Amino acid sequence: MKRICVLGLGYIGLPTAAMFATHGFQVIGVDVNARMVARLDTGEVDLSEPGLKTLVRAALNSGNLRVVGQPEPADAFIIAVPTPITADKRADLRCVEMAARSIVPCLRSGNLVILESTVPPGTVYKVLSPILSESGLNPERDLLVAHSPERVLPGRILEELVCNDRVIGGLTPEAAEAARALYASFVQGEIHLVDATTAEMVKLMENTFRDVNIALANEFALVAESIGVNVWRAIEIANQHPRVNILRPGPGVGGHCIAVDPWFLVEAAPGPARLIADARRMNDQMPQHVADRVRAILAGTENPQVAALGLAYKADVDDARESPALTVIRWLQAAGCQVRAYDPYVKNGHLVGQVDSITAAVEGADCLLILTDHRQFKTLTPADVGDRMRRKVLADTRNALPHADWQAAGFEVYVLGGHSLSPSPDNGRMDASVEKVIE
Ligand code: SAJ
Repeated sequence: MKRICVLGLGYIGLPTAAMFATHGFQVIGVDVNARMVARLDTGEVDLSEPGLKTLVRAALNSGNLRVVGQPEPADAFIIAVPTPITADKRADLRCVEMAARSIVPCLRSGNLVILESTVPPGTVYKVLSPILSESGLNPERDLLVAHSPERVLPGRILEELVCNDRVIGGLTPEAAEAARALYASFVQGEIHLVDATTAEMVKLMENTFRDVNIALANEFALVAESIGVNVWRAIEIANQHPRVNILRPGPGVGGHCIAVDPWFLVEAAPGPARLIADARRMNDQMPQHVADRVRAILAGTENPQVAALGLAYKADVDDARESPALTVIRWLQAAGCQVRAYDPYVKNGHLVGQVDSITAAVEGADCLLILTDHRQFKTLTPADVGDRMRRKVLADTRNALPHADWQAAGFEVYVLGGHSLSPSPDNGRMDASVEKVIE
C-alpha cells in the first residue's frame, strides 16, 4: 500500500491525508468543494486547528500530497465525509454514498476501502458494500473493506490522531488486518480489531456516553437551581470520589458529533434506546432554558440589549455550526431582545448580530451573557465592561468567570446551575419566578 486516496478534506480527512503524506505515502486528497481544493493547492488551510496548516504545507511541499476534485486509482481509499442528521433525526448518508460511488470506477482487485465517517450500525454491510459491488468486484472476496471511525477531539486532532487507540472493524478479518497495517504507520495507540458493526457501535457509544453524562450534568443544574444549590461546587466535590466523573452543565450540546451520533443508535434500535433519546432531548432544551432565564431577568427592561460572548460550540474553536450559542441568541431575538454577539474565532456570525469587539458588544447592554468559555473571556474583568453597560448583569452559562469579583464590582450575577451570589435586586425589574432558576 503506497498510494492512498482520501475522500473529504475536512477536519478529519485533511489531517489524515497530511499525516499519511508526511509518513512516506503518496496521497491524493479529494474534495467536491472546488474552491477549497484550489486554496489548499496553494497551501491555504481554512480550518483552524492547531498545527494543521504546518502539517498540510509540509505534506504539499514534500510532493507526497496532491489535492484534486476527482478520485484516482490507488491502493487504499479512505472515506472521511460528513454524516449529518435529517430533520427527523435519521442519519443522512448521502455524502458517504456519493463518495463510495465516486470511487467505484477506480476500484481494482485487492484495494483497501476504509470508511472513517461516523455511521449507524450496519452501514458498512448494508450501504457501503452494495455500492462497492457495483464495480463488479465482490467486497468480501476481491476487496478489503473496513470501518475505522475517527475519534479525535477538535482542538487536539493531530495529537489524538497519533496517540489515541484506534478501533478497526473489518468486513473480513483480512480487511481489518490490512487497515491495521496502514494506520500502524503513524498510530502510536493500540489498534483494536473487530467486525465492522462492532466498530460502528463503539464510536456511537463513546459519543453517547458523553452526551448522556452532559445531560445528567444539565439535569443536576436544573435541580440545583430549583433547590438553591450551586451545582458547580457540588459537581466539583462529587468528582473527588474515585468512581465519579460528572461532566459540565452548559447552554446545550453542539458540534456535529455528540449532538448527532446518539440519534444513530436510536435510529438503529428505537425500542431499547430510550435513555439515549431522553438525554438528547434534555440537552436540546438547554438553549431555550437559558434564553428563558435571560428574558426573565430582563423582564420590564425596555428594549432589552444583550451582549453575548461566544458563538462557537465550545471553547477555543472557530466552529459555530450546531452551536447552542446560536440557538440561545435566536430565542432571545425572537423574544424581542437585541443581541450583539462577539466571538474571537468565528467568522460568519453576522446573521445573529456578530460585532467585532467585546466593547462593541457591551455598549449599552443590559446583560453580559457568557455562552462559550473561550480562554480570552475568562480573563475579562468588570472594569473592562462595567462602565459601558446600561445595566450591570452577568449571566454565565459556563461558570467561566470569578463571580464574587463581579458581584463585588456591583454586578447582579446569575450562574446557570448556581445560586445567586447577590441578594435578588429589589428593583421591580426582576421576575420573581426567575431568581431560583438562573441563580
Ligand atoms: N460540553 C458540555 N459539557 C461538557 C463537555 C462538553 O456541555 O462537560 C458540550 C460542549 O460545549 C460542546 C459539546 O458538548 O457544545 C461537544 O463538545 P465535546 O468537546 O464534548 O466534543 P466534540 O464534538 O468536539 O468531539 C467529540 C469527541 N468525542 C468524545 O470525546 C467522546 C471526539 O473524540 C470525537 O471524535 C468527536 O466528538 C466526533 O467526531 O465524533
